[in-house]
Amino acid sequence: MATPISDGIVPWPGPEVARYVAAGYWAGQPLGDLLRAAADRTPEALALVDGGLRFTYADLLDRIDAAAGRLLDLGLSGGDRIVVQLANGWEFVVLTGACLRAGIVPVMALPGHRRTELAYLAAHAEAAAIAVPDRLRDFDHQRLGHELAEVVPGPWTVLVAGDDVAPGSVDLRAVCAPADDPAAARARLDAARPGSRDVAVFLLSGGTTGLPKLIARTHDDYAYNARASAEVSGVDAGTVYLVTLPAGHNFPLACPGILGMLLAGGTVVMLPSPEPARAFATIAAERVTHTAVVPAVAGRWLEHAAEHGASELSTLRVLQVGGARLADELARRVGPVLGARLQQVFGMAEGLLNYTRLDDPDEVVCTTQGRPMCPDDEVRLVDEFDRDMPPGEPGSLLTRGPYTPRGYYRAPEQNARAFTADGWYRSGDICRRTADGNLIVEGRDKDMINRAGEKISAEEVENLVYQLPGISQVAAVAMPDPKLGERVCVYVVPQPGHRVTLDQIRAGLERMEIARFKLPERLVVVDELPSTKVGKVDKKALRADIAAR
Ligand code: OOB
Repeated sequence: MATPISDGIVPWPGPEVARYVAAGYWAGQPLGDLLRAAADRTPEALALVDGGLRFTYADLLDRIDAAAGRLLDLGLSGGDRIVVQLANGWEFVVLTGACLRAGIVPVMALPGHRRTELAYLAAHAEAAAIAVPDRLRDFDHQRLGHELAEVVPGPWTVLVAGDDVAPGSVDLRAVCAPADDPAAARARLDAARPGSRDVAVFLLSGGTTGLPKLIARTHDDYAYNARASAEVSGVDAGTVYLVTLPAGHNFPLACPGILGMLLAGGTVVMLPSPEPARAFATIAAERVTHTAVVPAVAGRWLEHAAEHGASELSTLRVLQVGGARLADELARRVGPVLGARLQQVFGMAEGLLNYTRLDDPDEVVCTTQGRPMCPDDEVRLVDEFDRDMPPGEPGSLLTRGPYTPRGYYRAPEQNARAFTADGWYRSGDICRRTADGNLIVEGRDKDMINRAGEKISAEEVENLVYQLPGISQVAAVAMPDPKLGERVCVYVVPQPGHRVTLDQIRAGLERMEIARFKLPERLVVVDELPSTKVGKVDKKALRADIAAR
C-alpha cells in the first residue's frame, strides 16, 4: 500500500495559514472547481487548440469530468499519484484537469526523462499509474512504462497517448473522450472533490542533489500562483497563450501558463516544440497574444525574425522569458525585433515568482529579473552565515511566502539543507536588489548546471560518471555557451593506466538510461582536481578554467 501524501508533507505553520487565508491568497477552492467555474462562465469560448483540434470550455470540461470518472473506474482514487510524461498536446491538458477534479496527483515528469528518472519518481511517489506517449523521437515510452511496474508498491496502470496502444495498456485518448452522460459525470466529480489544502500537483525541483526532489503544491497555493501570475502578465478572456516549453514545467503550467489561462477564460494553444518557423506560423494562425520561452529560445526567435521578418507575430503582445538569465543585449532586442513587450520571469518550481511588470520602464524590463509577485512574498539576500547583506550588495536569496512550500516531499535530509530552521527556502541564486526593488540574478551558489532552462544537478552527473570504469575523480561544472547558456562539462582524473574519452563517457551514461540533456558535452582530462581550503573540489576554479578555455 502506498503511504498517504500527508505523511511526507511539510505544512505551512498555522499563523501563516491564517494570514494567507485572511489576505485572500488561499481562496479555499480546489483547482478542479475553479476550472469548472470558468467553463460555466463562458461555455462557448475557445479553451484549447492542438493542431486541428479545438475544444470550447464546455467541451474541455466535459472531457475532463469524463476522464476523471474513468480514472476512478480504473481503480485510481483521490490522493493516488500518477506520473505524467506526455508531449505537449491536448491529452496533457485533459488528463491534468481530470486529476485536479478527482484529487489524483500528477507527478510532472519531462518528455526527456528515461528509466533512471522515471523509476525514481514512480518509486518515491509510490505512484499507481503513468501516462506516456506510445513513442516519441524513436523512444518506446510505452514499453518502459510497463517495465516500471516492478518499482512501485501496488497495482500499476499504463495510460498511453498515441495510435499504438498495446494490449495491457489503457488508451488515454479513449479515457479522455467526451462523457456519455455529462451531467452524471459532473455530479460524480463534484462529490469526489479534494480539499483546497490538499496536494494538487508534484513539480520537480531543479535539483542540486543526486536525484530530483518532489515539490508538493496545494490547490490553494497553486491556484494563487496561476491567478496572480495571470494578473501581472495582463491575461484576460481575450488572451491566446502558446505553450511550447514542456508543459509539465511550472513556467508553462502555471506562470500563468495553462492553468492561468483556463482560470481567466483565455485560450491555450499547444505545440510540441519552440522551433521558430512552426511557432511563428502558429502564432499567426491562432492570433497568439502571449507566450513563454527560455532565453535560448528567445535567441533563436530573434535570429529567425532577423532573417525572415516578424510579420507573423503581429498579434503577439507579451513575450515572457525566464528559466535562466536573459542577457541584457538580447532583452533589448525583443521589443524592436519581435514587436512584443518583454516580461522577464525569475521563478522556481519551489514557489517564488518574480516578474517585471508590463508598465515598468524599459530599463527595468531589460536589465532586471523583476520583483516578487505577491506583497507577502518574503525575500532576503544573505551571506554565508545567513546574515542580511547591506542594501545593493549581492547575496544568496532566501524566500518564504504563500505559494512557497516549507519543504520537499519525503526528504527530511535535503530539507535540513535546502530550508532554514524557520522555513526559508534557500534558492541558491545570488541576487542583487536595485534601489527600486527589482532583483538581478548575478550567479548562483548551488551546484547546478542550467542548460537552456533544464536544470542538471552536478552531483547527479558525478555519481553516474563514477560508476564508469577507469575514473579516479570527476567534477561536473557549467561551461558557458552562447546558444544554450550553459552545457555540462566534466573534469576527469583517470585511474592510472586508463584512457578516458568523451564518447566513452557519453555511451556509458546512455547505457544507464538517463535523460539525454544530462550527457556531458565536454571532457577535460586532468592530473588532479583543484581543492578548497576545507578539502572540497574547488568548483569555482574549475568554472573559471572552463570559461577561460
Ligand atoms: C524555473 O523553475 P525551475 O524550478 O526549473 O528552476 C529555478 C531556477 C532558479 O532558482 C534560478 O536558478 C533559475 O532557475 N532561474 C533563473 C531565471 N528563472 C529561473 N535564473 C536567472 N534568470 C531568470 N529569469 O526556471 C521557472 C519557474 C517558473 C517560472 C519561470 C522559471
